[in-house]
Amino acid sequence: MEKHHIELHNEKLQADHQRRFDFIVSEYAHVEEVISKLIKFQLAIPSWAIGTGGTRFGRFSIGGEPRNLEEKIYDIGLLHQLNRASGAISLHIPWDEINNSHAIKALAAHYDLHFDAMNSNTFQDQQGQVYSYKFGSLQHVNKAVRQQAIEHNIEVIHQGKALGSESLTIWLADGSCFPGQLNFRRAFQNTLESLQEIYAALPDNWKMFIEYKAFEPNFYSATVGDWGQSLLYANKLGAKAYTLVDLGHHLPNANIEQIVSLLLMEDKLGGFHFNDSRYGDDDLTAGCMKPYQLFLIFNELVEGMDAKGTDHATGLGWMIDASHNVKDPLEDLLQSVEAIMLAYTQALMVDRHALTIAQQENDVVRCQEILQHAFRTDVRAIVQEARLRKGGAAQPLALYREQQIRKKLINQRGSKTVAIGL
Ligand code: PSV
Ligand code: MN
Ligand code: MN
Repeated sequence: MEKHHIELHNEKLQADHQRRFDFIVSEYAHVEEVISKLIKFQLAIPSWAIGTGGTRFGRFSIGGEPRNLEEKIYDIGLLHQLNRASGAISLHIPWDEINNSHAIKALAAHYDLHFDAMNSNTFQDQQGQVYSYKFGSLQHVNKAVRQQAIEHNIEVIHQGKALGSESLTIWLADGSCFPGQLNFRRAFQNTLESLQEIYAALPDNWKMFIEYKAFEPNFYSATVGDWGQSLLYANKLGAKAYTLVDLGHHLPNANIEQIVSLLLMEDKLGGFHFNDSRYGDDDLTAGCMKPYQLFLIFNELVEGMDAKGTDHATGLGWMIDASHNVKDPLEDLLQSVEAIMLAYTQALMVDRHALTIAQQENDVVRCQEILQHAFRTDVRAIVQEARLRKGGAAQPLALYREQQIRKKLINQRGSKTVAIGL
């Protein structure tokens, strides 16, 4: 998008924004401090979320989806140009095919993007693969299958190194579908040994994120089924191994904010896959179902990171994991980024000193009032101001529509596109 389109759009909305921003500045003393944190905060967009994923029942193409990694980078660059908060991309191998890492790195840099966590894939069989992952990968009863999966992960590390990534996310579909199918302890030990081999290949400045999920595609047991199992692996592996929390991977009503708080305390929280869900691993827009939960998670993050003196922007891997069935993926990702920035801002607005006193006094009512006061504060003008100062658009979604971006992408790429890897 041309720079002047953003400037024109911003000019049109400036007076209205200024009025709303002046009001919030008159209400809160530390708005500038909040803005300086928002300016630094960046989210990684998953390469697999740029196209219409659909569900296992079907996929309805919106058209204009990226046909290769270069086009995915272009799309994420566009999001970043609009909101200046999507400055990273998370790749999934082999869904993303990197033919020339030097050129890919240069292209990403052109759009001011860097490479966040690399994701390996041992939950699908790929063409030409010798052994099948039908009965697991790193947990498999056959060492040759485990070895194949280990080598794939090491290859992903090599690809990530060439791009300047510094982390590997491992999500395993491993588990069992029926009682009796698996010896739980043997599956755990096999997985641990496999992870140890991958961990040994991890560069010194890299982190390994172990993502857990309670169910699907296995519906009886999951070998990394919850944060307890993930933490066990991470502790046994060493200082470079961390737990990754995907918000949609819990059993119903799990208290995710408490999980986050304790993992942070143990220095074992590595990062996030943000999304929202109503039933299971729905991969819906962040904050579309449970915005209060998203705020409570950020409340724990801000409190926990400040207690340790950890930099909010760089301390954790901030990634989105989403899928799209009925919405334009780019519009949906703009919504997700906005929802995350709002929740983060609201958490920064919590009167932490007052909350600590209320907690010490067991004043339950006051504790709730303090949290809900921050949650119910309209912080949109603060997020907008931070975005404007970074050179982004006042209203990214509105400008995306004004500029008819999807129509332009369809004209360039066609209406019957199948996003690579989905
Ligand atoms: C699994 O459900 C997951 O959340 C993992 O992060 C995968 O790598 C991702 O989805 C992509 O489908
Ligand atoms: Mn995930
Ligand atoms: Mn998932």
